[in-house]
Amino acid sequence: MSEHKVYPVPESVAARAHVTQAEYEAMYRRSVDDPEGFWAEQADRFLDWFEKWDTTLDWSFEGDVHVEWFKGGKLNVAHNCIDRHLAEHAEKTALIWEGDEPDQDQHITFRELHEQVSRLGNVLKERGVSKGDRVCLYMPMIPEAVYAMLACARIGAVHSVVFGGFSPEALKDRIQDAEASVVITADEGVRGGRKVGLKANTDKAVDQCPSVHTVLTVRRTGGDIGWNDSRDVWYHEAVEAASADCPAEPMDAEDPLFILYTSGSTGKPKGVLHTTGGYLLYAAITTWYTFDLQPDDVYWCTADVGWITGHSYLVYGPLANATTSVVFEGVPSYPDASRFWEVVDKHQVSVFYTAPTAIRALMREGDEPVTKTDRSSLRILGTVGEPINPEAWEWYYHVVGKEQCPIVDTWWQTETGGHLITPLPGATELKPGSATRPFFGIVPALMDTDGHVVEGEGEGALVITRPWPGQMRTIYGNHQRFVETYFSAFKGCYFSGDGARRDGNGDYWITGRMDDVLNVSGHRMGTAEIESALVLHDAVAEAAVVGYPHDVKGQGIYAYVILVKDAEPSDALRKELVNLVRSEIGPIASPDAIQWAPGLPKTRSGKIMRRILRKIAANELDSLGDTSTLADPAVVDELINNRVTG
Ligand code: 6R9
Repeated sequence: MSEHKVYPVPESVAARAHVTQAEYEAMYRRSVDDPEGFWAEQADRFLDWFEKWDTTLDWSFEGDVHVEWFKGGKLNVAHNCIDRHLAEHAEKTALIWEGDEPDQDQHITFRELHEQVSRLGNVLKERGVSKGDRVCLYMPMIPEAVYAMLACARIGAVHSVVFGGFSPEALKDRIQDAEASVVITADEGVRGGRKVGLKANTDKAVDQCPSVHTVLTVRRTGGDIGWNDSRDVWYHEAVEAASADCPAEPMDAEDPLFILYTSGSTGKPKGVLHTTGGYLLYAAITTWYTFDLQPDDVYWCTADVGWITGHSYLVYGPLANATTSVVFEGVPSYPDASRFWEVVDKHQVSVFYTAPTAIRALMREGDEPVTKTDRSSLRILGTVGEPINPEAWEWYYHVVGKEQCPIVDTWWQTETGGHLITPLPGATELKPGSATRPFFGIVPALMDTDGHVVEGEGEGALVITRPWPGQMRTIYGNHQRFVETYFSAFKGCYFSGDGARRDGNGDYWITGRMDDVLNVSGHRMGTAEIESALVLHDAVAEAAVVGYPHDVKGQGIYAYVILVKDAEPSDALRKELVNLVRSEIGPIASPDAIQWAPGLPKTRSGKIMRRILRKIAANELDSLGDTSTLADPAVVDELINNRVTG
């Protein structure tokens, strides 16, 4: 079975890598035996500080839960990602933008990046944005998205990037929660030849957001858009008129850098808050070691800036290391299934980082779209976002990487800021499907259902027992929810929400979410959010949403819908429900299957037994488990008989 396959570290990779296996072991031991000494050293090595910190670490994972790194230290993220590189690398390419159409691209040097970010910083200041104010970004994958993140960091504003695929309703919720005063967007985004009306969506959202006084719009397509003189400003006009002299604001290491909304198992998305010093250090050091960065790398992370991977591994991590980072506007299938590999050849990409769902989708198109390209520039391959099945791993390794490139399967989360469990190219034997070993300073543990630590080989809830610099500090505006969500399940530990197995060699295998969070094409979604959208429809009395295995998406969305008494099920109603979810959340949350249900399996105390709903959706009918505690066991047979295929 491929699970047992092991790929040793090739001699050639180990010989020039930043760390070998022995070095990893020694450095890991040091990082957990003397975390403060270790991280203080790394903070000096990876970052440029205006003023040294007073206290390296102050923390508690119990009671008054708090985590502070490098308190009192002063630095600026934009200075670290741009200014300090100018002396040696002003003319080096910082960003390569690859447009949706293969004939569109642009190289932006660190000098140009500095000018663009400084001008935009001044525009924001002129519009009244100051330190600590929130700015919302709702943008396509264009260089201005990176400028905007760094411009906020430069002046000490807190950015909140909202993925361009979210609906106006979802955008509105996020702007309101953060009380953003400015939104930066584009007239339209372009993906796979199709246009997305970002400004039109912004207008709909902002009409319900009294906190917003300015909408800055980048002209991307020149398409028709609405205009409101009292709040709309063209990005290019404002930037041209602004000064290019914008000093980087000295920030405390613990000042907020950004908010990023992510889904949990209950309620509305949470504003995950990351701060300045610890986050940047962790993004920088993980990018360096996980991808074994070399000075002439062309590094391409295909994630959108709307997700944490786009923050840490497209913008902050690579730029902090003065690495050339590719920004891709399009999709893997446009104009055809060779696009990724054509772009790799065109820009001579050496490090390539993508999601299992993209690999699986491309694998279905066969080998030819890959093998007709050269790809000899590739050195390291990475994956992120969901467990990678061994078949997809092997295809990525043999066909895409021609058995020349180690694959780093990086496990981490929006909350963790950067990689927690991942192979390092020169140090780790690879096992298809395993995220392998903890990164420096990370102390994972597995817990059984009684809250006891599982020692050695075994399976359990994956927790982290010690603080690390990149971890989130709070949920914006709701510290209590932060404590309850992450620190209440297992006393004194950060609970990730994932389960994992540790094998006899100490390698970790992530088994997936243990809570009601779905992972659809690497996009994280709460079942509760989708259920809330469905019950907004007058015809719907109750809804229960679960995930089920899906060949390409990893998980598909299966919705059980109970109609009100007089409503009739129909295809038209099914369509209305899908549209409702699209408009409340976005197309990524559209249910793949909707089953009309007479009722739901509930315990006598009224709790929905989701375990049973998951089994039915997955068509695993032999393993339904105990149904004797149900209030009405007959409902299960009805659900099985009317199961739909997604
Ligand atoms: C970075 C990111 C986090 C959830 C996480 C887990 C899943 C991410 C994974 C993985 C197995 C990997 N996940 N990477 N599962 N192997 N290499 O994806 O953040 O969007 O917050 O999702 O994604 O379930 O808990 P986020």
